[in-house]
Amino acid sequence: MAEAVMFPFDFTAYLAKARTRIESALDASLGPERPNQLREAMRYSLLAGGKRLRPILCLAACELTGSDSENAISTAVAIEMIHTMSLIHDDLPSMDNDDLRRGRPTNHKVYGEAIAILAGDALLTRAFEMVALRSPNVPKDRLLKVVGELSLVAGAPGLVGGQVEDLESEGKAVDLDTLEFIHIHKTGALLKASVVCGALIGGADEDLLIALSTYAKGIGLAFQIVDDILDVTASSEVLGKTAGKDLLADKSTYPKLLGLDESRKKAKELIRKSKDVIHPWSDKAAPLLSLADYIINRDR
Ligand code: GRG
Repeated sequence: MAEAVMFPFDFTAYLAKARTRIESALDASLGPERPNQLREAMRYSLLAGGKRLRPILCLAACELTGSDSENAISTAVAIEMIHTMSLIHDDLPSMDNDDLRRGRPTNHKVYGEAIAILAGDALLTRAFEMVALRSPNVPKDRLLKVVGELSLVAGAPGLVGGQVEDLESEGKAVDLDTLEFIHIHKTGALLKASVVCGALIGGADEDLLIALSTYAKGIGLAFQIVDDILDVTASSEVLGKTAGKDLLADKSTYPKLLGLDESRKKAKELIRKSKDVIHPWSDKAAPLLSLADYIINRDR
C-alpha cells in the first residue's frame, strides 16, 4: 500500500524511518557468500553507515508516483551497492589512495587490494541481481528499464567516464566546463538515477519522469557544489577523510573557480529550480522537497 504523506511533514522522522528501513534491507541483501573474507569485505563497506541519500531518494520518488515504495526497496539497495562499490574502487592506491572512508580504514587497508577490488565487483554485480531477480511484484518491463538506466549510469557514460576524466585532470587547473563534466558524471549521474529508477519502478508517466529527471539533475549538481564548499569550510575530521591531507591541494573545486559566495549562490539556485519543477505534485512531493533542502543545508 502506498504511504500517505502526513501534514505537517516531519522530515526528521521521515529520514530516520527511511534510514532504518534501508539499513535492514542492506543487511538482508548479503547472503552467506564464500569465502568468508569476501563476505566480510562486502559487508564492511556496505554496512559502514553513510547518509543513504541515494536509496532514500529512490524510495521517495517511488512514493511520489503513488506506488508502494516497498516495490522499490531492492532497487534502492542496488543503487547503494553501486555507490559503495564506486567508493571502494575510488579509494584504491591506483585511484585516490585514501586510507580512511566514513571515519574508518578503507576496504583495501583492511582486506588488501585484491579483495577490495573483488568485493567491489561482487557488489556491482549483486546490484543488478537485486533488480533483475529480487524485485517481486514489479512488472518486468519496468525492471528492464531500471537495469538499462543503471548500466548506463555505472559505465562509461556515467561514473566510469567521470572518474577517468577526474584522474586525467589531477594536478591540472581544469576549467568550469571540465569540472562540471566530472561532477555530473561522478556524482550527479547516480543521484539522478536514484530518483529516475524509483519513478520507473512506480510506473511514472512521461511528464512526471521528465520533471523528476530535471529535479534530480539540479540536486545532483548542487550536492557536489555543497561537497566542495564543505571541503573548504568543514574540518577533515568532520568529513571522515584522511586527517592532515590537504583536500584541495591537487583538485579544482567550485569555490576555487567561482569563489565561496558565488558557489553558495549557484547551489541555492539549483535547489530552488529543482523544487519548482516538482511543485505541481506538491501533495505528494514533501519528502523530495525536504530532501532538496537537506542537500543544501547538510554539514557532512
Ligand atoms: C560503478 C562500474 C563503476 C565503477 C566506479 C571509482 C569510480 C568508478 C567512480 C568514482 C565515483 C565516486 C567515488 C564519486 C564520488 C561521489 C560522492 C560525492 C561520494 C560521497 O557521497 P555521499 O556524501 O557519501 O553521499 P556517504 O558516505 O554519505 O554515502
